[in-house]
Amino acid sequence: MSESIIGRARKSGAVEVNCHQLRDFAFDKHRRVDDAPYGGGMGMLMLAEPIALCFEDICKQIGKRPHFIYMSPQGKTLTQSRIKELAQLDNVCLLCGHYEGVDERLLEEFVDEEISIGDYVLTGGELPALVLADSLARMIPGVLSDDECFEQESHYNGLLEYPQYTRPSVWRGREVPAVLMSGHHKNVEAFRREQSVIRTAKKRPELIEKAELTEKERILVKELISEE
Ligand code: 4H3
Repeated sequence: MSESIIGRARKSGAVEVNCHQLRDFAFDKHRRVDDAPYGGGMGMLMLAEPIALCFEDICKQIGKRPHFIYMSPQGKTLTQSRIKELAQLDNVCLLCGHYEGVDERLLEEFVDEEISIGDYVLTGGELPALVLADSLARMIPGVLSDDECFEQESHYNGLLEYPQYTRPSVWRGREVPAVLMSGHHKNVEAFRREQSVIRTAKKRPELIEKAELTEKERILVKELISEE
């Protein structure tokens, strides 16, 4: 979170990121934040109270209660549209589970929402939290410069991004599509839109059903599907 685009955004004050050490809120002499599960079984669970004390401390520091998200494989899968909604909030607090998880009562008492970054299990919630924080930060005004602007990116309009080319115009015998060299703005735009539709239909057919398409584009998609 200190490098590149997010690092720059933090230095400029566009976003603020703070990490909180749960061990600072442990209360025994070993500063334990985990214990064995009631009912037996493998592994350790995170104690409810250090997390509660940490969250309450955060609330006190910022003067309000942030939206509290637990990064968990049991959560709803993160999407660009959920990111857009979350980016409207002033504060979010991300809980990173470790070991076998967290005492259920903490989740009931404090957590607003569980979010997953995909159907697989990691050793901790830190990487999912970084994924969420990164995708959230780039939606905040002032984080991306004009030429990093996100309006055309994959998933922003429910479609995948069109193919892109830079110099040289011929690389190992492969030419850049002629329309992109034509300087004809309207044609370039039409080419890119069509490419977006075509590659979404081919690469991610499950996305194309939900996308907003014109009548012509629907017909194009139908043709692509019947070709296969
Ligand atoms: C989130 C968290 C995957 C995701 C996670 C995901 C470890 C949560 C432990 C940690 C629990 C296992 N794995 N898909 N792992 O977003 O504390 O459930």
